[in-house]
Amino acid sequence: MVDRNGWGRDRPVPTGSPRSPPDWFARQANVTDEEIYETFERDWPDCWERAADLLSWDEPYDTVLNDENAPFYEWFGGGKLNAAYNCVDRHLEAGRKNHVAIRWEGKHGEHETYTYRDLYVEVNEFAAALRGLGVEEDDVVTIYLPMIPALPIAMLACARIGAPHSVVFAGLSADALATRMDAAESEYLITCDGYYRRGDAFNQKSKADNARLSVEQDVETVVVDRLGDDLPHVLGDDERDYHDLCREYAGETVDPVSRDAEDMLFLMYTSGTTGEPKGVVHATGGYLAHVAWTSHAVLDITPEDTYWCAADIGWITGHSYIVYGPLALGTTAVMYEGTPDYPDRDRLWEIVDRNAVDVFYTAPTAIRAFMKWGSDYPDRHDLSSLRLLGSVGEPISPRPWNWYREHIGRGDCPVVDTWWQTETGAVIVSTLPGIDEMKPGAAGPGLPGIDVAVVDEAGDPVEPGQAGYLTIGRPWPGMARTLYDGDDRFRSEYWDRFSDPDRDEWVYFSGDAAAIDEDGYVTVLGRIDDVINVSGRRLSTMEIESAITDVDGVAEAAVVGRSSEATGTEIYAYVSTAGGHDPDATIRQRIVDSIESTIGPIAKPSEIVFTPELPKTRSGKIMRRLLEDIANGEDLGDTSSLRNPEIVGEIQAESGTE
Ligand code: 6R9
Repeated sequence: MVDRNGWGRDRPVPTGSPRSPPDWFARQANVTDEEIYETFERDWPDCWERAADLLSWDEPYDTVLNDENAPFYEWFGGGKLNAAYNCVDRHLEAGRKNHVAIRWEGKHGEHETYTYRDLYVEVNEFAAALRGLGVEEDDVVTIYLPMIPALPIAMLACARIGAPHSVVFAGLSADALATRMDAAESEYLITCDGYYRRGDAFNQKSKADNARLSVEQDVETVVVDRLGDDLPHVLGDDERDYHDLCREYAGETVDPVSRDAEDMLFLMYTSGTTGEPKGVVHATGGYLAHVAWTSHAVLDITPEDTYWCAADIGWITGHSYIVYGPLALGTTAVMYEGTPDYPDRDRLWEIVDRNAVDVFYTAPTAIRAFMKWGSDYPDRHDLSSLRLLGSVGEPISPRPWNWYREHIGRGDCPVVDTWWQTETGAVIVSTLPGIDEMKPGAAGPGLPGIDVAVVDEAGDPVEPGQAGYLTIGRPWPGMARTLYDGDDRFRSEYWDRFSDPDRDEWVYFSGDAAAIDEDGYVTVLGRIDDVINVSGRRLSTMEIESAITDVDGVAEAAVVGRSSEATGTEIYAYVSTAGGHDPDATIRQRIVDSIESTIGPIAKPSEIVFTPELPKTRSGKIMRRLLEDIANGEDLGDTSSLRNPEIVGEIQAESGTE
């Protein structure tokens, strides 16, 4: 393999000793039928009706899958439904109006509880308000909110009136927001005055204001007052206060708009291989069916559970597994505004304890932090309510996997390691917790009906244990339908590499490297493209590089990932200054400022190494792969083919990795 991360080198795939699901779990699991893999194989694609059956349809679909226009697949064609109806109204009709839908835990220890009826009232009022503002079916509404209840309410209000939402993670910068609003030509924005970061009031509205100044279109804006007197703000003529609006529309209801299964439910921007973020388009029927099904089959959620996914709704994990999946099943979802270590490092376990959480889903980066902080924090609390633990966002190696199971899951809860992506919409690779053996360090096999393969450059399956490219060989309901930026980019990003259109063979390429064992268990090794995964968040190296080269005095920049115990990968930036000048005292700070303002603080490098020149090939290409090896302290091999081999020693000395 020729990827930059060197996964082609022979290295053993690190898996720990397998563990069977405990009997007590298997007896009560949602999916206990061991034949399910064969059944799904035999009945494919009709097997996916099982997922669609978890939803309420206004009109039944005619066909499960239409593959005539591959790779633009259609699922459940002819069917009509509304996602907000599925996540809210139908639970009222089922007599569960006073069942808790969302338990919100605020940063400062505040709690709010929303029953399904409360959610119904608020979603309707805000849907009516959006209509009042002029939002029509298919208008893209941008939502730029932190983890406050208005966020899922606004998403569901959009879904109710058939207006696709585009949620932008609240920690992203004004520029990032503007790029996304521009790309989606979005004329509506829902944001807030600010939010608390650790103890401090942080101004979100000024970022939103700056973004609005730089987009061409007029933007109708709704502002949620989160901070009250802690951050007084004044509203402009085209801005409305969220709570005032809801009061104005108090008691109003809006009929859920019956959407075609293939109509867009939402857009989600994610980092791609170029500097331009990709607008991933998700359709209503297939997406909702797939997230509901995997919430049921993988996360084992029942309506009676209290379930907590400690992700941010601003990313796909929160869309699928805080909002749409769990609410479609009518469960109680915990939503947490804060961080795991504020006010103390036992905050999450205090919340699990007080809410008697049954199922807990988080990211390896958090698990590695818990491990570092030590087991005293979870030990202070009663975690016996937990039945299942989940992991998502990055590879989890056996050590943190075992620690998680041991110290959070009392050595007894099954752990599901779920591999999926913004583009896949829902989980693709995982064990089924009531049936499958778990192998720490391997996510698991493709779910029933999902055809994952690890292939070589030519697209042929690799031998067990060998590294290759992680691909998906058949369509699945939750898959992205296209990119908002265009069908061509959708084909070139995901399909061109391994498909053979002449033979009508379509293979989706994930951008990840992986290995697969004799039992079909996949160990994901990491990204092979220009995307780095820091604490489970996808960042584009090109986007960071361009923020750095925007800085006066910078000549060139190369950004690479360095393995990190804490965050999976950390960002190393190699920078050469213009005219070979010594970097002055301010340049480091100006680089950090530029990255924070164009992308956000999450993209800040942990190390900026100044070098007179970057290592280049004879044709003048920056050797990022070599820089990555330097950052990781790897053996560099022969560097004599470089145009400037003498620079290598200097960079190593600067990086402290000689
Ligand atoms: C859901 C989500 C997708 C990328 C993906 C991969 C990495 C996600 C993983 C995992 C190993 C897992 N990834 N889950 N790697 N094991 N269980 O995270 O979506 O933000 O689009 O990121 O995350 O590299 O390609 P997204």
